Amino acid sequence: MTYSTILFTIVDAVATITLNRPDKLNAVTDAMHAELRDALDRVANDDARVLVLTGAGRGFCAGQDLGQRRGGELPDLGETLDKLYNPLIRRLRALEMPVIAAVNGVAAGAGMSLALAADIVIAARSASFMQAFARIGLVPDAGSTWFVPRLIGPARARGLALLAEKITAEQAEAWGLIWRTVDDAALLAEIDALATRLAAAPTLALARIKRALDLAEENTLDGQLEQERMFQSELGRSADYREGVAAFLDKRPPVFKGR
Ligand code: T3D
Repeated sequence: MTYSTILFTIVDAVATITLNRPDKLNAVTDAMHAELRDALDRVANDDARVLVLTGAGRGFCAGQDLGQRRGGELPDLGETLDKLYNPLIRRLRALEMPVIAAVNGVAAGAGMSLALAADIVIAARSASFMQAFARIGLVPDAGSTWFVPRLIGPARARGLALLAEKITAEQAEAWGLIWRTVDDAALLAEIDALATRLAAAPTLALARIKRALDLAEENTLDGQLEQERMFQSELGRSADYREGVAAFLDKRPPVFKGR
């Protein structure tokens, strides 16, 4: 598939998807959804071990392209969520590798949800986050009503969703919405270093860590103890665990294969 709304590369096990409609702050169109589906197929089936999601130009993603929603016969938005956004968010969460969102600029509406679906969110200091939905008469979607209260608590989640005000990257970091904020000029280098590090990490273990933390949102302590037992049993038989232990005992850096 030829891409016109995203850029996609896999280099040294680091997959990078760059949303690429900079003149519209990378607002998401149906075409972009199709290209994202295709790229995520390639991420899952190729030798990638980490995914970086970022935006071209001065925005990360301004959410749904509202140009596709003006007048005429409007689609059932429940259906667009069902067919487009919800599968995208589920896919990112279920990806068996770490997903980094490199938030280079404003992340609004479903663009903010997209960023929060990542495992690690690093934002440029000039970036911002906005639950824009209420401004146009919608409820936060693409997972925002799930992610935001869990990350920053109900009081702040309600304020953000009901007032639909922009917050700075620094505020987002202070509230625990994201991992960290870095100077704009440092974002690329920071993301490169982190992605390189994660691409050499024990990928299978990282995949199970992601899953365990997701399951913990719903599980009882007993259920979660059992889940940890099952994952540990699997990982205890992995090549990377053997390598991790051997490297520790040999006092050398481990060489993980991701299996
Ligand atoms: O519909 C469904 O399927 C349901 C799912 C919905 C999910 C959603 O995401 S709903 C929420 C949609 N997003 C928004 O409501 C955000 C709209 N954008 C904004 O509020 C502002 O653009 C920002 C606060 C994000 C940034 O403001 P600012 O002042 O930095 O930039 P700007 O001048 O507003 O935008 C720059 C350009 O991008 C501009 O185009 P132009 O006039 O230069 O040709 C603007 O129209 C365009 N743009 C920004 N956001 C969108 C967009 N074009 C289409 N759709 C957008 N969402």
